[in-house]
Amino acid sequence: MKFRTDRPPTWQACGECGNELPVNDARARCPVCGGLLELQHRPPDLTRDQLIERFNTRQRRGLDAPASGVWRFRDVVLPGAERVISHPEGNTPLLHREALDRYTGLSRLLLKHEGHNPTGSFKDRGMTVGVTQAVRLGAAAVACASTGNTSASLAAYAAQAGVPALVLVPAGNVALGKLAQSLAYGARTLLVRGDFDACLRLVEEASAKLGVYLLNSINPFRLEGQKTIVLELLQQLGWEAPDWIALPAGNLGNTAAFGKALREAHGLGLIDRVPRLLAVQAAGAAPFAAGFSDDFATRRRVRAETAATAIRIGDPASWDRAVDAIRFSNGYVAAVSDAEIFAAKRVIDSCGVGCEPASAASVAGVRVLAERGIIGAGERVVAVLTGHLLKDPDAALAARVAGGLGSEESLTRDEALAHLGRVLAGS
Ligand code: AN7
Repeated sequence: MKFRTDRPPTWQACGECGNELPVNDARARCPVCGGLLELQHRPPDLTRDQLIERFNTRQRRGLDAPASGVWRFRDVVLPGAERVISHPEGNTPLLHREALDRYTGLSRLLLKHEGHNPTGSFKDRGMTVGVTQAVRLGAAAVACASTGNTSASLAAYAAQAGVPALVLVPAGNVALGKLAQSLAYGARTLLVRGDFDACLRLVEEASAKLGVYLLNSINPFRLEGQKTIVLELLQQLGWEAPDWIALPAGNLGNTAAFGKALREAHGLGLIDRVPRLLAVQAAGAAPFAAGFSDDFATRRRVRAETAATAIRIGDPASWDRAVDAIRFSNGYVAAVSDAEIFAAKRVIDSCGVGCEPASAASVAGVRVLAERGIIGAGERVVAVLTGHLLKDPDAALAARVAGGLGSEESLTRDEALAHLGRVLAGS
């Protein structure tokens, strides 16, 4: 591969106008046109096989950062980073459950469970890179708006780095586990009257004014870390690309990161064919699915409403780069109802895997596309579960009760014994 050797290892480029900035420019957007920035790296000076061997060696060896499912891919994530803030994170399992094959009608659906990350969601993969960059820049403080998982992750990594964290979340629409994490890890947590989209506008304005480093997924370093969900699952599959990768979509940072990962993995020869991305939104928060239906003729915004609060987002920030991801991968965007999300969640939970509501959208979307014949029964699909069941304990209990599978009723000792007797007698 040809590259210009006078390049630094990494630089930033505007996705809109192509303007380039050095890696250590802390501004959240392109100063020329306001577009979102992305990172570009000098390609590693290694053959495909040497690169794969390097990833494998780092995985086998070492403590801390080398063992991280993010930093073992550092050559394509942030090659210049020296001191990294790593928990470590990643190394999440690929699971298979027959109940979910039956539910989706596929022969072997694999689940990439990102709920196994240190704070219980995929956000840790982006945050280890984002906070590492914040420390490299000497940031006085870091900030984000969040539907909950980003704030939990930011709070944890900022605490590890010893940098103050400020988070803005929509009051009344953050799941309990996430709020508890933000507070426990010590972030200054503001409950804002307004939705996520309002919080994001506010934090972007405030961070520019106050000089606080912004760590929402418009931050390009976050996306470099999130690419490793795809790289790690490809590594687990021996670099044999699946036919589809399904993921829940809200602000579209992850969809954009997956597209970039696939483009780069293909460019470096790590895979010889590109899996199709399936981005799944909640029907009440589905501007991107609506855009897909007219080939993204216009950028859409909606007032979002869904019980899957993680993806209750109406004006997704990474729209343009997510459009690129869907087009590049010949992908698909679907919308599923809250009823479909919770039905999928009940099956995921009851086979002992478990996830938060938004995560179940990926499986719900796979089921819908398989039913419509868009995904063939024999195709190989990996569905990403983005967050842990315990993130949203209220939703987990509500889903059981709604499914007639249990209740929160309390029993006396005698009632409990009688109940056990009936259960053992098989009635
Ligand atoms: C479990 O934490 O936006 O499409 O502020 O928590 O990249 O936004 C969370 C998003 C999917 C959607 N699944 O990813 C936040 C936030 C879970 C999530 C998404 C989120 P994006």
